[in-house]
Amino acid sequence: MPEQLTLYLNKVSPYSQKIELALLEANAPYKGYQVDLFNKPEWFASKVNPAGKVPVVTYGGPDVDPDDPSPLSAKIAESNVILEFVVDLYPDSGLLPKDPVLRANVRFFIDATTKHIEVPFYAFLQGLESYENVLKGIEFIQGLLKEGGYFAVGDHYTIADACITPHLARLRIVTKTDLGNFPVGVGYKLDDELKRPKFSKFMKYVERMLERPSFKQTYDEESVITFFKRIFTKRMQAS
Ligand SMILES: N[C@@H](CCC(=O)N[C@@H](CS)C(=O)NCC(=O)O)C(=O)O
Repeated sequence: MPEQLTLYLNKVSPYSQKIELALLEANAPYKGYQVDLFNKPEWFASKVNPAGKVPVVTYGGPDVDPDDPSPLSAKIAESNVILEFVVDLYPDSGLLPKDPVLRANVRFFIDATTKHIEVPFYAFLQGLESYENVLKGIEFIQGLLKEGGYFAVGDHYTIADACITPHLARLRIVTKTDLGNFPVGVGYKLDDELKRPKFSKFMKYVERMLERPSFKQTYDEESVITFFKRIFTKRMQAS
């Protein structure tokens, strides 16, 4: 029997979805517990994650109810650390290749996702970064994708794909709905840019990842849109 694994998550959180994707792709049994980010349970910070953020997993210890976490389980936070943890638990899942060069490529892709997608894209959503810098980040990521390749790295779904896919889904929302604290219309402008032939390799990769059953099983678009509408309340007028 494997040790118990509980994932504390929120459906709108891209970082949480990374872990759900990796667990599903590894066929790993786990319990999921939704944390209300606007009204966190009082035990969450004291017993699970002092940073108060999702995702976090508890591993091992007694098989308790998620809302009564045991002090005897290990608590592991930070999505990219948890992705590696899932790989360590399921080394034969293919989530990290055996070949050392491909393993390095996967880790480089994850690092690039943080620097070139997560940082500029979420700053852009808050009106703190230009859409040009989002496109620069996408260009960097596109440069890592192999011509004719299916996955981010090698010929198998890896934690590199799990890491970037939730952000690709949120990027699609922004380009289709124009939701965000950037000037009105800039989300659609990003959409126009991404339709140019220059970005076709990246966009085909996006399409493949968003078609995957593990993605569809873990994604609730309506909830993400509702969340975006709730947090992006003030809009600047296009200059
Ligand atoms: N660097 C962290 C980011 C996690 C994060 O920012 N989680 C957000 C949800 S997307 C959260 O829990 N926010 C609640 C809060 O900060 O109070 C990771 O990769 O896990």
